[in-house]
Amino acid sequence: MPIRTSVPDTTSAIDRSHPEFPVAELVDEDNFFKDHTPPAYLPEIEAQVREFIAHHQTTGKNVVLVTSGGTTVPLENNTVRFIDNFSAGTRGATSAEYFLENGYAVIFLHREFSLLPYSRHYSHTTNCFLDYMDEADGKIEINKKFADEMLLVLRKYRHAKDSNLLLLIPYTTVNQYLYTLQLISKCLQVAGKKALFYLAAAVSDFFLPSSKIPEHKIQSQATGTLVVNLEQVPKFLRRLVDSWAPSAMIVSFKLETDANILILKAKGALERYQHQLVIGNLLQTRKDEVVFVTSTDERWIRLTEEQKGVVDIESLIIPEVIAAHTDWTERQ
Ligand code: 9Z3
Repeated sequence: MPIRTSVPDTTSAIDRSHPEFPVAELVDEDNFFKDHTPPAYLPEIEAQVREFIAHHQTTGKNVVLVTSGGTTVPLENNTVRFIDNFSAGTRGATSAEYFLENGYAVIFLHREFSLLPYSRHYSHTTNCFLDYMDEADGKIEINKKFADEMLLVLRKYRHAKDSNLLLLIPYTTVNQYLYTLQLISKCLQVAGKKALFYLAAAVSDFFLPSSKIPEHKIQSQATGTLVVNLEQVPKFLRRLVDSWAPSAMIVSFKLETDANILILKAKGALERYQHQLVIGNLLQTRKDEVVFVTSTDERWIRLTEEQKGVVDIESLIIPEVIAAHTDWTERQ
Protein backbone atom coordinates (compact mmCIF):
# COMPACT_ATOMS: atom_id res chain seq x y z
CA MET A 1 0.00 0.00 0.00
CA PRO A 2 1.54 3.38 -0.91
CA ILE A 3 1.85 5.89 1.94
CA ARG A 4 -0.73 8.64 1.41
CA THR A 5 0.34 11.88 3.10
CA SER A 6 -2.60 13.93 1.85
CA VAL A 7 -4.97 12.09 4.20
CA PRO A 8 -5.27 14.43 7.21
CA ASP A 9 -4.65 13.44 10.82
CA THR A 10 -7.80 14.42 12.70
CA THR A 11 -6.99 13.22 16.20
CA SER A 12 -6.08 16.60 17.73
CA ALA A 13 -7.89 19.94 17.76
CA ILE A 14 -7.80 23.43 19.30
CA ASP A 15 -6.44 23.26 22.85
CA ARG A 16 -6.90 26.60 24.61
CA SER A 17 -4.93 25.46 27.68
CA HIS A 18 -1.88 25.04 25.50
CA PRO A 19 0.83 27.71 26.12
CA GLU A 20 1.52 30.24 23.36
CA PHE A 21 4.11 29.02 20.87
CA PRO A 22 7.20 31.22 21.39
CA VAL A 23 8.94 33.20 18.63
CA ALA A 24 11.69 31.28 16.85
CA GLU A 25 14.83 30.84 18.96
CA LEU A 26 17.46 28.15 19.37
CA VAL A 27 15.27 25.81 21.39
CA ASP A 28 12.40 26.08 18.95
CA GLU A 29 13.31 23.02 16.97
CA ASP A 30 13.00 21.00 20.17
CA ASN A 31 9.74 22.72 21.10
CA PHE A 32 8.35 22.06 17.68
CA PHE A 33 8.93 18.33 17.93
CA LYS A 34 7.69 18.30 21.54
CA ASP A 35 4.44 20.03 20.60
CA HIS A 36 3.69 18.21 17.35
CA THR A 37 3.06 14.52 16.90
CA PRO A 38 5.02 12.62 14.26
CA PRO A 39 3.11 11.18 11.32
CA ALA A 40 1.89 7.66 12.15
CA TYR A 41 3.58 6.18 9.07
CA LEU A 42 7.08 7.41 10.04
CA PRO A 43 8.40 3.99 11.23
CA GLU A 44 7.47 2.56 7.83
CA ILE A 45 9.48 5.28 6.11
CA GLU A 46 12.38 4.72 8.48
CA ALA A 47 12.53 1.05 7.49
CA GLN A 48 12.55 1.95 3.76
CA VAL A 49 15.21 4.64 4.21
CA ARG A 50 17.48 2.44 6.34
CA GLU A 51 17.24 -0.39 3.83
CA PHE A 52 18.02 1.94 0.92
CA ILE A 53 21.01 3.50 2.65
CA ALA A 54 22.34 0.11 3.80
CA HIS A 55 22.08 -1.12 0.19
CA HIS A 56 24.13 1.81 -1.04
CA GLN A 57 26.72 1.26 1.66
CA THR A 58 27.40 -1.91 -0.32
CA THR A 59 27.26 -0.30 -3.80
CA GLY A 60 29.52 2.51 -2.56
CA LYS A 61 27.39 5.15 -4.27
CA ASN A 62 27.00 8.67 -2.99
CA VAL A 63 23.47 9.28 -1.74
CA VAL A 64 21.69 12.59 -2.30
CA LEU A 65 18.53 13.66 -0.52
CA VAL A 66 16.57 15.83 -2.95
CA THR A 67 13.63 17.68 -1.41
CA SER A 68 10.98 18.92 -3.80
CA GLY A 69 7.60 20.62 -3.98
CA GLY A 70 5.83 22.93 -1.53
CA THR A 71 4.67 22.23 2.03
CA THR A 72 1.11 22.88 3.16
CA VAL A 73 -0.11 24.45 6.39
CA PRO A 74 -3.57 23.03 7.15
CA LEU A 75 -6.13 25.38 8.74
CA GLU A 76 -8.39 22.51 9.81
CA ASN A 77 -7.70 18.91 10.86
CA ASN A 78 -10.31 17.64 8.46
CA THR A 79 -8.54 19.77 5.92
CA VAL A 80 -10.71 21.71 3.53
CA ARG A 81 -8.48 24.81 3.54
CA PHE A 82 -4.73 25.08 3.72
CA ILE A 83 -1.95 27.54 2.93
CA ASP A 84 0.47 26.33 0.28
CA ASN A 85 3.98 27.19 -0.85
CA PHE A 86 4.63 27.58 -4.53
CA SER A 87 6.50 24.76 -6.28
CA ALA A 88 5.45 22.41 -9.06
CA GLY A 89 8.36 20.12 -8.23
CA THR A 90 10.12 20.70 -11.55
CA ARG A 91 13.44 21.71 -9.99
CA GLY A 92 13.52 18.72 -7.67
CA ALA A 93 12.28 16.08 -10.12
CA THR A 94 14.56 17.25 -12.94
CA SER A 95 17.57 17.53 -10.61
CA ALA A 96 16.94 13.99 -9.34
CA GLU A 97 17.19 12.67 -12.91
CA TYR A 98 20.55 14.37 -13.45
CA PHE A 99 21.88 13.11 -10.11
CA LEU A 100 20.90 9.58 -11.17
CA GLU A 101 22.53 10.06 -14.55
CA ASN A 102 25.72 11.13 -12.77
CA GLY A 103 25.93 8.04 -10.57
CA TYR A 104 24.18 9.12 -7.36
CA ALA A 105 21.49 7.19 -5.53
CA VAL A 106 18.54 9.50 -4.79
CA ILE A 107 16.12 9.78 -1.90
CA PHE A 108 13.36 11.96 -3.30
CA LEU A 109 11.39 13.65 -0.51
CA HIS A 110 8.54 15.24 -2.39
CA ARG A 111 5.12 16.78 -1.99
CA GLU A 112 2.65 14.04 -2.78
CA PHE A 113 1.23 14.47 -6.32
CA SER A 114 3.91 16.99 -7.35
CA LEU A 115 6.20 16.16 -10.28
CA LEU A 116 8.30 12.97 -10.07
CA PRO A 117 11.52 12.06 -11.87
CA TYR A 118 10.83 10.52 -15.31
CA SER A 119 7.03 10.60 -15.11
CA ARG A 120 7.33 14.43 -15.05
CA HIS A 121 7.83 14.28 -18.83
CA TYR A 122 4.28 13.00 -19.26
CA SER A 123 2.28 14.18 -16.26
CA HIS A 124 0.94 17.63 -15.31
CA THR A 125 1.57 18.74 -18.89
CA THR A 126 -0.92 20.67 -20.97
CA ASN A 127 -1.41 17.40 -22.81
CA CYS A 128 -3.45 14.61 -21.35
CA PHE A 129 -1.30 11.44 -21.18
CA LEU A 130 -3.73 9.90 -23.64
CA ASP A 131 -2.45 12.39 -26.24
CA TYR A 132 0.75 10.33 -26.27
CA MET A 133 -1.23 7.27 -27.43
CA ASP A 134 -2.67 6.17 -30.76
CA GLU A 135 -4.97 3.40 -31.82
CA ALA A 136 -3.75 1.02 -34.51
CA ASP A 137 -5.67 -2.12 -35.57
CA GLY A 138 -7.75 -2.09 -32.40
CA LYS A 139 -4.61 -1.87 -30.21
CA ILE A 140 -3.10 1.00 -28.29
CA GLU A 141 0.39 2.20 -29.16
CA ILE A 142 2.65 5.18 -28.41
CA ASN A 143 2.26 7.99 -30.93
CA LYS A 144 5.30 7.82 -33.25
CA LYS A 145 6.05 11.49 -32.64
CA PHE A 146 6.85 10.76 -28.97
CA ALA A 147 8.06 7.15 -29.14
CA ASP A 148 11.82 7.73 -29.52
CA GLU A 149 12.08 10.15 -26.63
CA MET A 150 9.77 8.06 -24.46
CA LEU A 151 11.97 5.00 -25.04
CA LEU A 152 15.00 6.91 -23.71
CA VAL A 153 13.05 8.07 -20.64
CA LEU A 154 11.69 4.55 -20.11
CA ARG A 155 15.19 3.03 -20.17
CA LYS A 156 16.48 5.51 -17.59
CA TYR A 157 13.41 4.99 -15.41
CA ARG A 158 13.71 1.19 -15.56
CA HIS A 159 17.42 1.35 -14.77
CA ALA A 160 16.78 3.55 -11.70
CA LYS A 161 14.01 1.25 -10.55
CA ASP A 162 15.67 -2.10 -11.26
CA SER A 163 18.95 -0.99 -9.63
CA ASN A 164 17.19 0.40 -6.55
CA LEU A 165 18.64 3.87 -7.16
CA LEU A 166 15.57 5.97 -6.44
CA LEU A 167 13.52 6.01 -3.25
CA LEU A 168 10.32 8.08 -3.35
CA ILE A 169 9.16 9.47 0.00
CA PRO A 170 6.06 11.71 0.12
CA TYR A 171 4.95 14.54 2.41
CA THR A 172 2.11 17.03 2.30
CA THR A 173 2.14 19.21 5.43
CA VAL A 174 5.07 21.16 6.84
CA ASN A 175 4.86 18.97 9.97
CA GLN A 176 5.25 15.81 7.89
CA TYR A 177 8.10 17.41 5.95
CA LEU A 178 10.06 18.39 9.06
CA TYR A 179 9.64 15.04 10.79
CA THR A 180 10.63 13.16 7.66
CA LEU A 181 13.59 15.46 6.94
CA GLN A 182 14.87 14.93 10.46
CA LEU A 183 14.47 11.17 10.19
CA ILE A 184 16.22 10.85 6.83
CA SER A 185 19.04 13.19 7.93
CA LYS A 186 19.76 11.08 10.98
CA CYS A 187 19.64 7.86 8.96
CA LEU A 188 22.03 9.38 6.39
CA GLN A 189 24.66 10.01 9.05
CA VAL A 190 26.16 6.57 8.35
CA ALA A 191 26.96 7.71 4.81
CA GLY A 192 29.25 10.46 6.20
CA LYS A 193 30.76 12.66 3.48
CA LYS A 194 29.09 10.57 0.78
CA ALA A 195 25.76 12.12 1.75
CA LEU A 196 24.59 15.25 -0.04
CA PHE A 197 21.53 17.35 0.81
CA TYR A 198 19.90 19.25 -2.04
CA LEU A 199 17.04 21.17 -0.47
CA ALA A 200 14.86 22.45 -3.32
CA ALA A 201 11.51 22.11 -1.52
CA ALA A 202 9.63 25.34 -0.86
CA VAL A 203 9.10 25.19 2.90
CA SER A 204 6.61 27.42 4.64
CA ASP A 205 8.07 30.09 6.93
CA PHE A 206 4.80 30.28 8.86
CA PHE A 207 2.51 27.65 10.31
CA LEU A 208 -0.44 27.07 12.61
CA PRO A 209 0.55 25.02 15.70
CA SER A 210 -1.49 21.84 16.06
CA SER A 211 -2.93 23.10 19.35
CA LYS A 212 -4.65 25.88 17.41
CA ILE A 213 -6.07 23.87 14.54
CA PRO A 214 -9.81 23.18 14.75
CA GLU A 215 -11.01 19.65 14.08
CA HIS A 216 -13.70 20.63 11.62
CA LYS A 217 -14.11 22.97 8.70
CA ILE A 218 -14.08 26.60 9.85
CA GLN A 219 -17.62 28.04 9.53
CA SER A 220 -18.13 31.46 8.00
CA GLN A 221 -18.57 34.07 10.72
CA ALA A 222 -21.22 36.74 11.01
CA THR A 223 -18.40 39.34 10.64
CA GLY A 224 -17.49 37.84 7.29
CA THR A 225 -13.75 37.83 8.04
CA LEU A 226 -11.31 35.15 9.06
CA VAL A 227 -8.23 36.15 11.05
CA VAL A 228 -5.45 33.56 11.15
CA ASN A 229 -2.45 34.10 13.41
CA LEU A 230 0.46 32.11 12.08
CA GLU A 231 3.62 31.30 14.04
CA GLN A 232 7.10 31.33 12.58
CA VAL A 233 8.45 27.93 11.57
CA PRO A 234 11.74 27.39 13.44
CA LYS A 235 14.80 27.60 11.19
CA PHE A 236 15.53 23.89 10.83
CA LEU A 237 18.45 24.37 8.52
CA ARG A 238 20.58 25.32 11.51
CA ARG A 239 19.66 22.11 13.31
CA LEU A 240 20.27 20.12 10.13
CA VAL A 241 23.78 21.55 9.76
CA ASP A 242 24.68 21.38 13.47
CA SER A 243 23.28 18.12 14.68
CA TRP A 244 21.16 16.11 12.26
CA ALA A 245 23.73 15.81 9.48
CA PRO A 246 27.01 17.45 10.57
CA SER A 247 29.19 15.29 8.30
CA ALA A 248 27.24 15.79 5.06
CA MET A 249 27.43 18.53 2.44
CA ILE A 250 24.35 20.73 2.38
CA VAL A 251 23.02 22.75 -0.53
CA SER A 252 19.95 24.90 0.02
CA PHE A 253 17.89 27.02 -2.35
CA LYS A 254 16.90 30.63 -1.76
CA LEU A 255 13.80 31.81 -3.55
CA GLU A 256 13.03 35.49 -3.98
CA THR A 257 10.92 37.58 -6.30
CA ASP A 258 12.93 40.82 -5.93
CA ALA A 259 16.25 40.67 -7.84
CA ASN A 260 17.71 43.38 -5.60
CA ILE A 261 17.74 41.23 -2.48
CA LEU A 262 18.51 37.74 -3.85
CA ILE A 263 22.30 37.69 -3.31
CA LEU A 264 21.99 39.46 0.03
CA LYS A 265 19.49 36.89 1.26
CA ALA A 266 21.53 33.96 -0.07
CA LYS A 267 24.63 35.27 1.72
CA GLY A 268 22.58 35.80 4.86
CA ALA A 269 21.45 32.15 4.78
CA LEU A 270 25.06 30.96 4.35
CA GLU A 271 26.27 33.03 7.27
CA ARG A 272 23.39 32.04 9.44
CA TYR A 273 23.51 28.30 8.87
CA GLN A 274 27.21 27.86 7.97
CA HIS A 275 26.56 25.27 5.27
CA GLN A 276 28.43 24.91 1.99
CA LEU A 277 26.31 26.31 -0.84
CA VAL A 278 23.19 28.37 -1.44
CA ILE A 279 21.65 28.37 -4.90
CA GLY A 280 19.66 31.56 -5.40
CA ASN A 281 16.84 31.87 -7.88
CA LEU A 282 14.07 34.28 -8.76
CA LEU A 283 10.56 32.98 -9.21
CA GLN A 284 10.29 34.79 -12.56
CA THR A 285 13.52 33.46 -14.11
CA ARG A 286 14.15 30.22 -12.18
CA LYS A 287 14.12 28.05 -15.30
CA ASP A 288 16.75 30.17 -17.06
CA GLU A 289 19.25 31.30 -14.43
CA VAL A 290 20.44 30.58 -10.90
CA VAL A 291 23.28 31.94 -8.81
CA PHE A 292 25.72 29.78 -6.80
CA VAL A 293 26.67 31.58 -3.59
CA THR A 294 29.47 30.25 -1.36
CA SER A 295 31.42 31.94 1.42
CA THR A 296 34.04 33.07 -1.13
CA ASP A 297 32.22 33.35 -4.40
CA GLU A 298 29.03 34.13 -6.33
CA ARG A 299 28.57 32.79 -9.82
CA TRP A 300 25.63 32.84 -12.21
CA ILE A 301 24.68 29.84 -14.30
CA ARG A 302 22.57 30.88 -17.26
CA LEU A 303 21.00 29.26 -20.28
CA THR A 304 21.86 30.93 -23.57
CA GLU A 305 19.03 32.39 -25.67
CA GLU A 306 19.15 29.27 -27.89
CA GLN A 307 19.01 26.95 -24.89
CA LYS A 308 16.00 28.61 -23.24
CA GLY A 309 12.94 26.36 -23.32
CA VAL A 310 14.99 23.52 -24.86
CA VAL A 311 17.66 22.62 -22.29
CA ASP A 312 16.95 21.86 -18.62
CA ILE A 313 18.98 24.29 -16.51
CA GLU A 314 19.38 21.38 -14.06
CA SER A 315 21.62 19.70 -16.65
CA LEU A 316 24.07 22.57 -15.93
CA ILE A 317 23.37 22.87 -12.20
CA ILE A 318 23.86 19.23 -11.18
CA PRO A 319 27.37 18.64 -12.64
CA GLU A 320 28.47 21.85 -10.85
CA VAL A 321 26.94 20.68 -7.56
CA ILE A 322 28.59 17.28 -7.95
CA ALA A 323 31.97 18.92 -8.67
CA ALA A 324 31.51 21.00 -5.51
CA HIS A 325 30.62 17.86 -3.53
CA THR A 326 33.69 15.99 -4.84
CA ASP A 327 35.93 18.95 -4.10
CA TRP A 328 34.48 19.38 -0.61
CA THR A 329 34.81 15.64 0.13
CA GLU A 330 38.49 15.74 -0.83
CA ARG A 331 39.13 18.70 1.44
CA GLN A 332 37.52 17.08 4.52
C1 9Z3 B 1 13.48 26.86 -4.76
O1 9Z3 B 1 13.94 27.98 -4.76
C2 9Z3 B 1 13.13 26.10 -6.04
O2 9Z3 B 1 14.10 26.31 -7.02
C3 9Z3 B 1 11.72 26.47 -6.59
C4 9Z3 B 1 11.47 25.50 -7.76
C5 9Z3 B 1 10.65 26.26 -5.51
C6 9Z3 B 1 11.69 27.90 -7.10
P1 9Z3 B 1 9.57 24.51 -9.25
O3 9Z3 B 1 9.37 23.33 -8.34
O4 9Z3 B 1 10.21 25.69 -8.34
O5 9Z3 B 1 10.54 24.18 -10.33
O6 9Z3 B 1 8.26 25.04 -9.74
N1 9Z3 B 1 13.28 26.21 -3.58
C7 9Z3 B 1 13.54 26.77 -2.28
C8 9Z3 B 1 12.39 27.55 -1.81
C9 9Z3 B 1 12.46 27.95 -0.35
O7 9Z3 B 1 11.44 27.95 0.27
N2 9Z3 B 1 13.63 28.27 0.17
C10 9Z3 B 1 13.73 28.83 1.53
C11 9Z3 B 1 13.88 30.32 1.38
O8 9Z3 B 1 14.05 30.82 0.26
C12 9Z3 B 1 14.94 28.30 2.21
S1 9Z3 B 1 14.85 26.59 2.53
O9 9Z3 B 1 13.83 31.00 2.42
